[in-house]
Amino acid sequence: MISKVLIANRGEIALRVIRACRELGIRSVAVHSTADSYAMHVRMADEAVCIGPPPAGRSYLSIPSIVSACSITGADAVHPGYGFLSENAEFAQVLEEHGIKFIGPSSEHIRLMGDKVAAKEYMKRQGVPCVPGSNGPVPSAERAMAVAAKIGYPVIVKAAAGGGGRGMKHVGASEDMEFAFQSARREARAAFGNDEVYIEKFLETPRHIEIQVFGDGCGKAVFLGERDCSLQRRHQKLLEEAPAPGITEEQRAGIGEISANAAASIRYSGAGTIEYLFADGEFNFIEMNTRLQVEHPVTEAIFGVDLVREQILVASGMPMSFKQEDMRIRGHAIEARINAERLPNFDPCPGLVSTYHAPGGLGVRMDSAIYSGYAVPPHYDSLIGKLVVHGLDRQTAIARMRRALGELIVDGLDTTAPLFEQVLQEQDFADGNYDIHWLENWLKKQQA
Ligand code: MV4
Repeated sequence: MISKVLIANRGEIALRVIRACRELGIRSVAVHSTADSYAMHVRMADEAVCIGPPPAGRSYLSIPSIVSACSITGADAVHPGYGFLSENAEFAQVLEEHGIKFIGPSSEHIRLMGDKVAAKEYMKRQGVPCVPGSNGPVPSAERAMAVAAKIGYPVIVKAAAGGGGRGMKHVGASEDMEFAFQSARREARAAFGNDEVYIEKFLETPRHIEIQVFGDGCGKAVFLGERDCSLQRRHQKLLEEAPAPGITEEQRAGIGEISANAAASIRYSGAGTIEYLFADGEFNFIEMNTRLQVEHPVTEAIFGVDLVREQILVASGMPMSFKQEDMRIRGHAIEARINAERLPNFDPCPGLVSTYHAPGGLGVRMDSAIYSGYAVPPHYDSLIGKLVVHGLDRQTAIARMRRALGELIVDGLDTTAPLFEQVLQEQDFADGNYDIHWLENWLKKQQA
C-alpha cells in the first residue's frame, strides 16, 4: 500500500486528494510556489514543501523540483490532479524510473492518448465509433482535399498533438483548404513542436458527452455513465451534468460497454474519460483524457463512488472496490464552476476574498480552497470553487443549484456565480435543449 502521497497540484483539487488520503490513512505532502505559502492545500496537508517561484513553469510544472520534494519527504506516490503535469508522459516516466508511483495510467498510455491520431486509430480498431475523417495523418493540402471531397465539407483540420480545442481549423469549402491546412500545420509546429495534422468531418451542432471509465490495470475496466459538458465558452467548461439529458439507458449501456472494453484492452489503469461528440443520436469519439477531470464530482454523486480513493487503491496494486453490475445511477448531479472572473467578458479577477461562505444542506458539495482573508493569486487558473448539487431527479437538482447559489458568498472579487443564476432560468436549459454552441450564443444575446 502507498504510505505517503505528494500532490503535484494546488487549489480545490489538492484538497480533494488530501481528503481521500486522510480517509485511507495515507499521509499527504503539499507542494507549493512562493505565491501559495498561505494556500489552504499547504495548511491541510500533513507536510508542505516550497518548490519554486510563482510562475507554474518554475514550480508546479518543474519535474526536478517535484521529484526532489518526493525524495526529501519520502513520498512513495504522486497524485497529479488535473492540468499541470497530469497528462505529461515524461513526468509519469521519470517517476516510474525513480520508483515513485504515479497515480494514474502508465506513461505509455498517456503518450498513446496524447497523440490524437494514434488514439483515434486505436479506438477505431476497438470498435469505438469515430467521427468520419482521414485514416491517420494527412501529409499535404492535396491529400487533405481528397479526403474532404470524399467525406464532404465542412471539415476540420486538427493537430495530432493538440486536443482540448487547441490547434484546430474549420474549412468550409475546397478553396479554403490550402490556406487552412498550411496555417494549421504552422500553428501546430509552433505550439507543439509537431506539425502532424488530421482531418475530420465538421459536426455543426453536437453535444459534448464524455464517458467515465476506470481500469484496474489488469485488464478489467468499468464505465460510470456519462457527463454532458456542452455548456462551455472558448473551450472552458462552465457547467456539467450527469447523466446527460435525453440519453436512454440503451444508449448509455451501449457506448459505456464499448468505452470500458477499449480501456480494458490496453489494461488501462485508473480513471479515464472518453470524449465524444454526440450528434443525430450517435456518439463520435474525439479524444481520451488520461486524468481525473475537474467535473468528476457529478459522476461521484450519482454513483456514490469516491474516484480518488479508487485511483489510490488501484495505483497501490489493489482491486477496485466496486463491480460494474453494482453500479446504478441514483438521481442527477450538476456542477457549476465558480471562477474568479468579471462578467460579461470573463476577465480574470484575482484579489482578496474579504468574506467567503460556502452553501450547504442536503445534496450540496462545495469543493473550494478559498477562505475569508485569502488572496487569489494572479498566476494560475481562475477556478476558485466547484459547486456540485445532487438531487433525486434533474428538476430537483436544478432547484437545489439555484438555492445553493443563493447561499454562496464570495465578497471582494467578481465570480461567474451570477451567470448560473440566469442560465438555470432558461427554458432551453430546463428542457436539456443545448449543444456546444448554446452558451456562447446565449452570451451574445445577453450583450445585445
Ligand atoms: C470537433 C468539432 C466539430 N467537429 N470535431 C473542440 C475541443 C476538442 N476536444 C474537439 N473540439 C471540437 N471538435 C469535429 N469533427 C467541434 C469541436 C468543438 C467543441 C467540442 C467540444 C466542446 C466544445 C467545443 C467548442 C467548439 C468546437
